Amino acid sequence: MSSANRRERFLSIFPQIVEELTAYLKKEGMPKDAVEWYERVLDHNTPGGKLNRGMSVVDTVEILKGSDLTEEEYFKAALLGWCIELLQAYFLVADDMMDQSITRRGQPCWYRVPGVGNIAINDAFLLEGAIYFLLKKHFRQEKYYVDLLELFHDVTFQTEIGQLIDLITAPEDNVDLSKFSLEKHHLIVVYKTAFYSFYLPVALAMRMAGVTDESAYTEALNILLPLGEYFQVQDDYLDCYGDEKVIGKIGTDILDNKCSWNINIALQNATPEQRQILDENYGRRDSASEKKVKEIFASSNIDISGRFAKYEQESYDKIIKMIEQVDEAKTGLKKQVFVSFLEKVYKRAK
Ligand code: DMA
Ligand code: MG
Ligand code: MG
Ligand code: MG
Repeated sequence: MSSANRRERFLSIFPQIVEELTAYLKKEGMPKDAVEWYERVLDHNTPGGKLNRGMSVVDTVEILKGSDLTEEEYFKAALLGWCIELLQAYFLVADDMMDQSITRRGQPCWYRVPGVGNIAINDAFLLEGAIYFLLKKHFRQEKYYVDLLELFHDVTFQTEIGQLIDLITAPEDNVDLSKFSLEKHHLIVVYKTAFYSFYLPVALAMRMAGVTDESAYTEALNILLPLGEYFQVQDDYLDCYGDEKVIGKIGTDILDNKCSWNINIALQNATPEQRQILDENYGRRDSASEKKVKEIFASSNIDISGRFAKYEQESYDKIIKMIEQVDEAKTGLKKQVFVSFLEKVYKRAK
């Protein structure tokens, strides 16, 4: 099936999910405006992205099974995929408020939609609530139900810890670039992104495919965390260098004083003069300062774009090597699971 068709098939499940969730509110006697609000929250925040995380659950179940899924298997795998997309929606609604972002997926961030504002905080919780409603409805009778719950709870906590360190490393009122380091960056990106974006889809699919050997999960984690780190470095790079029309969001990392990959690489290579310009202009919330930082990023001795291209190639080679070492017979895993995920993100522009 072509990738466009795979996407269409995955998307075709979403209306049923909205229907089940809104039916619950109706059954509980909620007023019409509340039902309509929830529907708008779900539609605005859930399906508009790349859907890589969600569709990876389906792809992984298929690869592990080794043959086409039945209609019922497809539905269950896609439902787990949509639960990750709901988790992502929950994180993003909150993340955009905390990062004071403007746009997401080519539309205004949810909190910036007229009439929404701080109600978006509760809307984020409602998106998270949907996950456990759907899991209970569709998976309660499965042996692996508790494993699914545990996975969602564990990665949610890990992501929130990652967001904590992302946020407190970027205080708005006290720019201190000496607090940044690539070690800190590594910790931030693994926690805020890699667990939920890379480990979760594969681990959910493994549970559904009946993998019970715990060492297989450790093996998967050992590859998926580096893959997730690479993905978040791309996100950091694209925050500054991506085309807004393609990535659908306006970058805020320089304004927000974020401990991103770009600034850490710049700090490693800056002359004392360049360092002073960075100290005076990073995290300043004005576009003239942001421009000066971008000029330093582009200067020939720093060359963030060139260093990123090199990093991208090295990461790809490193991850491919790790995948080649997977012992399929011993773990019950398939190399193709990881190759398929890597191919989805390698050299991405969005
Ligand atoms: C996002 O990090 C992490 C989570 C858990 C949403 P980010 O703020 O760099 O993401 P984005 O660039 O999409 O706002
Ligand atoms: Mg953000
Ligand atoms: Mg953020
Ligand atoms: Mg970002």
